[in-house]
Amino acid sequence: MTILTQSCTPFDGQKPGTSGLRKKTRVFMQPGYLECFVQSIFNGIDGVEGKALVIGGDGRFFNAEAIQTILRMAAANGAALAIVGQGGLLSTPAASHLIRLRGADGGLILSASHNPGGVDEDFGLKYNIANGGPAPETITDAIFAQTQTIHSYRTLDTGDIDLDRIGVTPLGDMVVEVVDPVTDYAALMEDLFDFNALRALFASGFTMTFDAMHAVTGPYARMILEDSLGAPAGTVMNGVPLVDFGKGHPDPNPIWAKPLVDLVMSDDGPDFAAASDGDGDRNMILGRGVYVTPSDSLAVLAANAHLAPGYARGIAGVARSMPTSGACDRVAEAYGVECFETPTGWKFFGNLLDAGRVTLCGEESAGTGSDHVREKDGLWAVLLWLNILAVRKLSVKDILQDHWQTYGRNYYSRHDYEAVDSAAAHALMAELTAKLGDLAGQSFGACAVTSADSFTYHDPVDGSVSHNQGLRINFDGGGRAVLRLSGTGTEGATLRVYLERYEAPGGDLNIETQAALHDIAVATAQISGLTERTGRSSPDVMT
Ligand code: VG1
Ligand code: CO
Repeated sequence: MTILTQSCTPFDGQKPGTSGLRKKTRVFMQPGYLECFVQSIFNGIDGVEGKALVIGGDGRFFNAEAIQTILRMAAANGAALAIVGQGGLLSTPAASHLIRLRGADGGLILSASHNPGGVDEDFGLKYNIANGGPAPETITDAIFAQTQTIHSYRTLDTGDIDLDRIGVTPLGDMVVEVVDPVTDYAALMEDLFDFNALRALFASGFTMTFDAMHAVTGPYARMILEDSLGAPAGTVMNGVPLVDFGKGHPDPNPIWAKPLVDLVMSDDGPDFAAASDGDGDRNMILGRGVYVTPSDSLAVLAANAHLAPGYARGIAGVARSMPTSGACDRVAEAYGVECFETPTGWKFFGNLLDAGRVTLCGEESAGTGSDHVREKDGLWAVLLWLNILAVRKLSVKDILQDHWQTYGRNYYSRHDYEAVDSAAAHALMAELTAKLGDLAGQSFGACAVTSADSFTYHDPVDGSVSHNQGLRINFDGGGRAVLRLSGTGTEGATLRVYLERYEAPGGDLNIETQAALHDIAVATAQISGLTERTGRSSPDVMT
């Protein structure tokens, strides 16, 4: 087996976005494309010589082939150990856990998350650091710099190795250890939650449906919910991971998981329902007749986490991404703990978690997690909800009503305008940025602007500063609109418009969400000129 040094020329646009590099699968499949990016990762982290890496992905099309390429390159670059999930599968939170558990130096996670999979769909790759979390901007910037000057990569002159068989295989001077992707993760969940109480819950006739959306959480959910907790077979739907996710969008929101939502809204639906995304880090929570917005879910979890054994000591603090609603802020205030507002993307939570400043984190995009790993974690959120339901013995609907009556309700919705002409989307943002300073004091329909700015984050732990993290417009009475461009799309631009309005505990807590936000939506459209700019009269997706 010989080490080969292959020459290559840099590819344009290998800039990691909100969560790694995401491109059309065919782009990744071009000769040398994946290799250049992987070598740039290795170069950007000062090499992998003697290091241990965790490698796995969400099982989408090209996952298996890409892992073989990465393994050969890791071996040729002198890595000592590669820990790989059987069949090349690892959910993002399970990969994060394995990095921490095994004391690995980092990991490569192959996923385009909630984006569809297939030869004509999307693929992605990201690097996680030794704390188990996504590489921070300093590292992704270094990786990007490497992609622009790369001229060669190293690989091994050897064939594929069998990733279906658990065990240890040498690859050049590196050891490849194939592990069961679920076992360690399931053990961590059992540490955090009262599995006996959950078994009793299911034994009492409590019903649940979990939609794995043909993506990576299928095997995890089956083992934990059905095998370990005794939920009836069939509790997990779409539980077999498919390379094209059954041609769906593995995105757990009311649009893409509509069959599940319809089921839970029907009279004979289950007591509880949930779904996760392609790589298993997102969650959608539903109860009979009710959809819990991710922002509300974070707030409810923060208020009730102490009911689960892993959080019985209480929470140190909470963090949410800036566009996430302020619902959790009110819980933090009531509990007298710190609350942080970070830019979009899990990488910004890492420092706060490492420093012990926060226990729970969340994003409006169906991401919730805690200090148990350094990624958001879909099944973890589901199990924490189950633990809370088991202790409180209330329905999801009643828990939500009780929460709003205590803390008030942050009506919230995100409107996405997808595959918008990129130039038009950037022009909209530039124009709005230019007029932010003049907005305060002006009224648009029923809404008066009190302040507006472009969000800059000052990391309280390492002092780093991140600019241009979204445009905020605050309205009289506590309403808010946020506009930003997605950093995970692969086609044109996706404009995200986040709308929020607060209603105090004594107020009207049961208005239909879009109706509650109507005035703010109209004002935001007027301020930003989004209808003219995007040529769209309504959003593609509303969550
Ligand atoms: C989106 C979400 C963001 C999330 C990111 C990665 O990013 O808005 O909250 O962290 O996806 O999630 P963007 O830049 O498209 O808005 V995942 O599950 O795709 O890893
Ligand atoms: Co994801």
